[in-house]
Amino acid sequence: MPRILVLNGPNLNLLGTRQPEIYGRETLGDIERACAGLGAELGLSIVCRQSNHEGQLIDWVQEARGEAAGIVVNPGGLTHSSVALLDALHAFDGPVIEVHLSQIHRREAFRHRSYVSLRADAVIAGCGADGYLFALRRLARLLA
Ligand code: DHK
Repeated sequence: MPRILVLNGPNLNLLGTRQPEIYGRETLGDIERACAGLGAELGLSIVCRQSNHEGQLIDWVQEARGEAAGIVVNPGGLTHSSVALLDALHAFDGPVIEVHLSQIHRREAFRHRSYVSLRADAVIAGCGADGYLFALRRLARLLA
């Protein structure tokens, strides 16, 4: 089964309690369980990781080279600042889908720019936790 890395960045461990009016009431655990469930249906093996540390996220992206077929990434605030995460994703060959729970383009101007979008094959924003599931469906199609 193709392996998919579902990567979440800073503060996403607080989902469910962190500004729920923006990020929703589902916890990261809820999202990861839903991803695993849909992955099983789609014939994808799902590996979920979350870190508040940029270097750890970069290490996981590097490890995904040759290991994972695709990546779903919500880089949290690093979306708008991390050239290093962008560079790591550029070194990964498979499809990359960027997910944001919130509709970042309706928020503060600094959230409108995403470094990761320069690499992402698709970007999903404003669909809440469903965005991760849409991303997995898209990856399943791209990898078929
Ligand atoms: C999550 C964050 O933590 C923010 O820093 C981003 C993103 C948006 C989201 O909507 O999932 O700006």
